[in-house]
This record gives sequence, structure tokens and C-alpha cells, in this order.
Amino acid sequence: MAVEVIIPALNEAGNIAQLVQEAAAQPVARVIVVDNGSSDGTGRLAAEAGAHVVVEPRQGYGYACAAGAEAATGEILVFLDGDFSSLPVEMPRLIAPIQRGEAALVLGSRVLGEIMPGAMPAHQRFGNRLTSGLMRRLYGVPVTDLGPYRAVRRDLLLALNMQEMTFGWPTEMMVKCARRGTPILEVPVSFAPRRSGQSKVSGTLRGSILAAYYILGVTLRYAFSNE
Ligand SMILES: Nc1nc2c(ncn2[C@@H]2O[C@H](COP(=O)(O)OP(=O)(O)O)[C@@H](O)[C@H]2O)c(=O)[nH]1
Ligand SMILES: [Mg+2]
Repeated sequence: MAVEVIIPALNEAGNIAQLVQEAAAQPVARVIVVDNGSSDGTGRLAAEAGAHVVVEPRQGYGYACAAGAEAATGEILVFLDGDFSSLPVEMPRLIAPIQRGEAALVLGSRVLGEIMPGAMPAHQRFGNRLTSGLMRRLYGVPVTDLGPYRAVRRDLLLALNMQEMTFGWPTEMMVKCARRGTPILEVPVSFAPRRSGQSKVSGTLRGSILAAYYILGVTLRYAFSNE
């Protein structure tokens, strides 16, 4: 099965070239970088490093991921952030269970793996623990984390009919799979501090509040509605 990597990126000029090169060194057909309105040359640097660059001017993590998925043609899509917090070298852990036919959605869990010093602020650890606990209780899925590193079959992703186009996108994917009875598999992954540049979500008050609002909102909404 062909694997494609999708990297949503907003102003990741200091990271993107090496990240693209390391991702391309994995057994993947193509690396797609979704430039989400960067003003620092992220798109150009990604293209020079060999990525297929998609431009998505509507800002939002979900918009970026959805644009990448739309451009993709491979059977397996791997998502990771543009800040080098997830390691391309660990990609086979996420891909292998799908290739073996054991799962259609594989989530990298930083709780089962290693969170390096300085990689995750305390409020984000708390939020992840709270939300994954809620998901276990409300949906009965064995998740321990809501991380940025995941692999999904493209046919499954299309069937999910994703609606959340900002911070709620990964959560929507998880709860919709849970509701369909699609097994979710977690594998341990490492989590490093962003290598360069500025955090836009957990490192800012606005990003943290918005992320918490959307992540909790989506987790609760799909548990108590027939949407
Ligand atoms: N917040 C945000 N992140 C985006 C957007 N588009 C792409 N991204 C990427 O989403 C990833 C996560 O953002 P990051 O700043 O690392 O958040 P943090 O890990 O909570 O510090 C990075 O790869 C960003 O470049 C967007 O519109 N908003
Ligand atoms: Mg990050």
C-alpha cells in the first residue's frame, strides 16, 4: 500500500526542509506539505526539499490536514506536525499495523512512549489526560493521548466526512471511528520540543483556550448526538 505523509505547516521555515528530507527517507511515496498561509517561505523551502506543496489559505489545523488529504492519492496517510516534535524515523510503527491489516487508524501515543523534557507544558498534559479519560469512558476506546502523529487509511478518512476544520479535527477523527466501531490502535511514539520557531497552540493562551474548547466540545457533542 502506498504511503503519503501530510505535514500541516504554518511558519515552520526553520524546520520544514530537514523534516521533509527525513520523512522522505522513510518508505513513503510522497511528502505533502500544506502551507497554511505562511509568511516565512515555508512553502518554498518545502518544495526545494522535495515535498509536494499544497497551499491552503484558510487558516486552521483542520483545513490544512483536509487539504493534504484531498491532494493525496495513497492508501495510507501519515500526519505529523511541521515543528519536528514527532520523529519521522518512528513512522514504521504507525504504518505497519495498517499494512498488516490489523488497524485502519493508528495513533501515536506520547504517554505510552517518551515525552522529552520541555516538550509538553503542564496544562497540555492535563488536557490530554482529561480528554483521553473522557473518550475512554464515553466511547469505550482504549486511548491514552491526543497527539499529532497518526496514520489512517485514506478510504476510512473519506468515509468519516470530516466537518471540524480547526482544532477539533483530530478529535473528530477519533470519536467518529469509535462510534462506527472501527478499531483504534495506539503505538508508543516520542515527543520532542519543537526544534525552531514559535508555538501557535499550546504555547499561547489563545491557542490553548481554543484547543481545549474545540477538543472537549467535539468529544462531548458526538457522544450525546446522532450527528
Ligand atoms: N495553530 C495552527 N497550527 C497550524 C495551522 N496550520 C498549520 N499548523 C501547524 O500545526 C502544527 C501544530 O502547531 P504548533 O504551533 O506546533 O502547536 P503546539 O504543538 O501546541 O505548540 C504545526 O505544524 C503548525 O505549523 C493553523 O492554522 N493554526
Ligand atoms: Mg507543536
